[in-house]
Amino acid sequence: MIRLFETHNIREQKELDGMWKFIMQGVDKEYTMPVPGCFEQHPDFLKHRGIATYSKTVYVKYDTNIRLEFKGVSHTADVFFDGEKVAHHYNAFTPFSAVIKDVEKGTHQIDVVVDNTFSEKSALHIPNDYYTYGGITRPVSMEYVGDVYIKNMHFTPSWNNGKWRAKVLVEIENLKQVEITANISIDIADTVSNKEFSALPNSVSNVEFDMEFPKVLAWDNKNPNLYMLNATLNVNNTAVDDLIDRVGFREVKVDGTKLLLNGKPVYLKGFNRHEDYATVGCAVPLQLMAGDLDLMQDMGANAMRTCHYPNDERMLDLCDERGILVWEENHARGFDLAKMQNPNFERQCDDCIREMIENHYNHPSIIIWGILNECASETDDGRRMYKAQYDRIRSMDLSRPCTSATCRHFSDICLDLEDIVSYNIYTNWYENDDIKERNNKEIDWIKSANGGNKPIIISEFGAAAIYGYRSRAREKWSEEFQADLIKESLSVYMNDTRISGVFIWQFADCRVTEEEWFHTRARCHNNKGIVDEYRRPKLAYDTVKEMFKKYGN
Ligand code: ADA
Repeated sequence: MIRLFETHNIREQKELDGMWKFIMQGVDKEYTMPVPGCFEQHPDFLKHRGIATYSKTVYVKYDTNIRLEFKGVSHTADVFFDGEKVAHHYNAFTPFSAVIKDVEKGTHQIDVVVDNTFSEKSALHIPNDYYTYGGITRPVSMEYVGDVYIKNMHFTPSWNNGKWRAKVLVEIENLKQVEITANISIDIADTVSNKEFSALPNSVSNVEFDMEFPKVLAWDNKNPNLYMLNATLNVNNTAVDDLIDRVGFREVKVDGTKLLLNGKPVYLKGFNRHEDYATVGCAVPLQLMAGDLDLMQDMGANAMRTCHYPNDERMLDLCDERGILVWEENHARGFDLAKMQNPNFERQCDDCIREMIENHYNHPSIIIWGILNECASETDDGRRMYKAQYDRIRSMDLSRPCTSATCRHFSDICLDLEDIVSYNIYTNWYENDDIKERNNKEIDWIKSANGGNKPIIISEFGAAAIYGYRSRAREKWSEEFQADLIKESLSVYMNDTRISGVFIWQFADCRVTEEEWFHTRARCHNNKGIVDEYRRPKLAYDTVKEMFKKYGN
């Protein structure tokens, strides 16, 4: 399943999920591997870093153009069609596609060379406090597209003088050397609009609609009203292509220290969630994604942070349906300046931001774009890169506030660049202090460092507990200690009117790389989950449930 709804009625789409042929460089054996999937789930590759080739033959029903879409390959992909290279992509967490023109009817072969090794070529996937898996880890599809087709569509709602309006921007690509006269028809919430346009040869055309919707119901975390948005492309009065998405009418704004959803202050009670599950790695199937949200909502959460990378779009679809408010961020965790100065870093970050926004723009659940978790925001060159990334986001989307989770306490020089100030704070885990006093010091400093008069979010706090380790001494690493710290922290943070939201670190235990992290991560896991990697609840589960229900709207 690619999305939680059909994205085409006219365009033919075939999902390529299933068993693919698999060979691993240096291993003299042929396997079949599930797609989506991580090759680490196979006993021969439990912690393997290498270069593998996935292969599949497909039958193309007509002489046509085909479009291959990969929702995620970890972490570098080179795609070949009948032996010809048609795509290269870096980063496990953003989609990419390839259009292959003039394909003959018949059987063809797709080969995907997948690389999950660490090297200087990979500035974002490095040994880290989460695991970089290997594989075609998200869904793959093959589509038949005509000489002109709909490449993308962005929906921007706004509330104007007591009514909802929306701009719809449709991107159409002409694959032919000749100009094509065409018509785009938009249908949403019983409102239809049409526009003629001319698709210039070998080019992408943009057609924009500005429409009014006097009767629609707003989307918010309590009433997540969704509408299907259908775009149909007509040539010579024949429907030749279409694209369907699902959208919501909502506005998110910052007003002084308040985060507003549809004009009303909203308090975020959230979790940080890695895409990681004990038996399937990062290739988390829909049923386990839904299960994670069931548990988060059972604990009273209304928000989720996609730490530290763009998420599988089916998770965002689930958040749209459930009214879960999402902070989605680009792929970055804990890069000091030296790592940020890797020659590939800036381009790889920019590609990730662009692909994240291009593909996830229409999700009403995404209310915040984040960048560069705990990177070198205390340095001048770091600031240059932070600014460039905020500029990139704002060049693509002015409808959402931006932020970055910092740990450069009392030294950050980038607070003026963001719309929301967010910080990760582990009082009484990494450093012992009075939680309330330490937080007051943090906020007092923020106000002195150009972070004043902005909403404040505590993007991470928490403690580790080994599942099943119970101790009447309630010492660190016990479930009791974790529950105590969560309770004390939430009673401070959720009672501080200067704070607009909290994200607990973290929802579930996740695997980390053995390289560089084994010594501070028992079991080679980050054990700060409120549930373990099998989603078995720790004592803190009921503490979170009690506290989230007690405080916050
Ligand atoms: C940082 C980081 C998280 C995780 C956390 C921890 O805040 O953003 O990814 O590593 O620390 O568990 O220490």
